[in-house]
Amino acid sequence: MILRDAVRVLVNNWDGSYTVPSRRLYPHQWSWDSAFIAIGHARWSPRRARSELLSLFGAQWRDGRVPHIVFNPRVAEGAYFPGPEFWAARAPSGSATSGIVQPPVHALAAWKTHLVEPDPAFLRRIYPRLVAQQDFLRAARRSPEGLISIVHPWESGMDNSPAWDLPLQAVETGVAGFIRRDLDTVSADERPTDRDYERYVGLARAYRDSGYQVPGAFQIEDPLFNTAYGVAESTLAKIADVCGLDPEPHEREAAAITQAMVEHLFDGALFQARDVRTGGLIRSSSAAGLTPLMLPELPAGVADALITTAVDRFAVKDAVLPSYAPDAPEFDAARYWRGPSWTNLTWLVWQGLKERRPDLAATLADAMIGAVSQAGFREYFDPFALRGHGCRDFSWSAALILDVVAEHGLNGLPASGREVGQELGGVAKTDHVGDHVLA
Ligand code: 2M8
Repeated sequence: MILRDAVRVLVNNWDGSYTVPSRRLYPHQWSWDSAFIAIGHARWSPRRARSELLSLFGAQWRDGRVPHIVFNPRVAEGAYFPGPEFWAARAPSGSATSGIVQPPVHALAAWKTHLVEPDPAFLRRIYPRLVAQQDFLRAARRSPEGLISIVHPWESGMDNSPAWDLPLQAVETGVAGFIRRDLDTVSADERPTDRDYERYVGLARAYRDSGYQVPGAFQIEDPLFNTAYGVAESTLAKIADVCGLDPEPHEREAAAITQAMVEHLFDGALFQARDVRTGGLIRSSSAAGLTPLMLPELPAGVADALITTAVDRFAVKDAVLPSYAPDAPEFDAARYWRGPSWTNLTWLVWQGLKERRPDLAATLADAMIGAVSQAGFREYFDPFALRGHGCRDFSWSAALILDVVAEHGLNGLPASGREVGQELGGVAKTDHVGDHVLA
C-alpha cells in the first residue's frame, strides 16, 4: 500500500528531530527538503512536521540565512562531500552548517502544517524566523530590479539544470583535491559530470573564502527561487494575520516581486533566469519557469501563456512533468535535473494549477502517484518510461505523495495520509518525537 510505504520511508529516514533526504546519499538535514518533508509529515504526524521545521531553523545564522545543509555531528566527515570541514561554518546554535541557501519554501510548509492541525503557538514561534530568512535575502541578494539572486547552482535546488550551463562557463574548472561521494551510490550517468562538480566546488570555496559575503562568478535571478520568495511573502501575510500582526507589508512585497518577475524574467511563454553579471536573460527550457503559476497575483494573461507552454512543451496532459522540456536538445531523461521528473517540482506546478486549471492539476496529481507506484520512492523518474533514477527511499518523494493523496485521493477514492499514519500505530510512534526541539 503506497501510503503505508511512504510513511515507512519517512520513519526510516527520521533522525530524532528531522528527516534525512536519503540515508546514504544525503545523510544530513537539507533546507528545502525539510520544507517538503514537513508538508508530508503534516498529513500523518503534524508534530513531526513542526519538529522538522523548528529543528532546521534552530541552525539559522545571525544574519537570518537558513543554511542549505545542517550537518549531523554523528555522521562521519567523509560520508558526504562537501562536508563540515569544507564549509567551515557554524550556526550560533553550534551546529556545523553550509553557508549557502535554498529556495525559501518554508513559510508555505509551516502554513500547510497549521492548516492540517491549527497551532497558533507554533506559528508565533516560527514567524520571526521566517521573516529573518526573507530579510537576509533582501539585504544580501536583492538587485536594483527588485529580484533576489542566487550565488551557486546548489542554491537553485535544481543544481545541474541546463539553464546553468552558460553562466557556469565563466567559472574556472581544474579545482582538484576532492573525492566525490555521490558516485558511491548513484551511477555517474545519472549525476553531474566531474567538470560541473569542479565548478560547484570552486564557486563554493570562493564564497566561503569571502566569509560567505561576496558572490563569485555566478550570480543569477532564478524564477523558481523568486517564486518561492514571493509565495513566502503571501504566506507570511496569512501567518501574520493569525498572530495578530500586520499582514500588509508582506502583501505589498508579494505584489512587488510578482511585478518585477513579470517585467524582467518573463519571455512571453516561460519565465527565464537572468544573469546579473551580464544583465541578459538565459534562454532555457527549464520547468522552473512554470513555477510562477504559484504566485497568487500573477496576471491572468501571463498565467494563460504559461499554461499553454506547460501543455505544448512539457506534456502536462499525459506525463509526469519533466524538469526540462523534452523538445530541447539539452534534455536528458535520466540525468539529475536535466530532464527527469522530480516530485517536488511537479508538486509546485500542481499547486499553481489547482485553482487555475483543476483538470490539469488532477492529471499531475495522478502522474505523481503513478510514478512512485511504478518505480518506488526514487529521487527522480524518466518522465515517459517512468523508470526510477537516483537514490531509493527518497524522503520528499514519499512525503509529497502523502500530501497529494490527502488532497486528491487515490484511484478515484478520497484518502488521508493521517489515517494511514494512525493505522501504523507502533511502527510510527509520534507522541514523543522531536521532544527536545518542540519543548
Ligand atoms: C541535491 O543537491 C545536493 C547538493 O545540495 C547534492 O547533489 O549533493 C539537489 O537535488 C537538491 O535540490 C536537494 O536539496 C539535495 C538533497 O536532496 O540534493
